[in-house]
Amino acid sequence: MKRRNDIIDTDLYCITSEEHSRGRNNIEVVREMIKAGVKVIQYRDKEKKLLQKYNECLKIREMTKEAGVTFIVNDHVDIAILVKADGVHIGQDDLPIEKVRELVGEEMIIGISTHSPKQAEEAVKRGADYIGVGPIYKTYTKKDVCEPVGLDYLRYVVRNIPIPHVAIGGIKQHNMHEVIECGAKCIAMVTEIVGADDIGKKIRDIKESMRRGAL
Ligand code: TZP
Ligand code: MG
Repeated sequence: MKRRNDIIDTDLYCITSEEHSRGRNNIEVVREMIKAGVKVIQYRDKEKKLLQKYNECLKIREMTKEAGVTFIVNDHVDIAILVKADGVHIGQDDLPIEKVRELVGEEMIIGISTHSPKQAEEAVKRGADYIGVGPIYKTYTKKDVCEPVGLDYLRYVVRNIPIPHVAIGGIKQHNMHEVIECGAKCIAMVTEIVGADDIGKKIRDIKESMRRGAL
């Protein structure tokens, strides 16, 4: 099994959420993210029809490819394969990682959401390339989400899990310092970014804070 520690090698992982984007569509939001220097973008949409999601992913693949940005598709292994995304992100109740690997091959990144040390260790054993760690705080963005896992689980991951991680869930500009102090290397924010007045400025401010260690 190939281990690639250079994936998700960035400070800020951005995720689409049109319902929180205040009238802007996913394509406009992704354009802002790319312009502001985001290096990893995940397409996540729980509302649209499959065809619409596929068409948006095709467009976003084109935009991210041109910009050299890593593109990850949430939930849909089929769409990820068809649009030649760089990766797919799955949850605990989705197909087993080994089966997703059979479908996507060795090159594609597989990320999986985890909520406990046991799930993180299992993800490593089964060949995930990175794990999501969360929700760190209470979030209203994701329906059917579990209770916050808190910062202790994040600290555990930082110390013990050898593959890259992304901290997620309720993380905002005002509390990100706590997450960074735990040693998180990469942070995902949904509403804080897509719901910002000025998405570009918000991203630049957050990246600057992360560069300075959120001081
Ligand atoms: N997975 C765990 S929490 C979450 C996802 C997709 C939503 C995070 O959204 P926000 O707005 O950053 O709390
Ligand atoms: Mg999912």
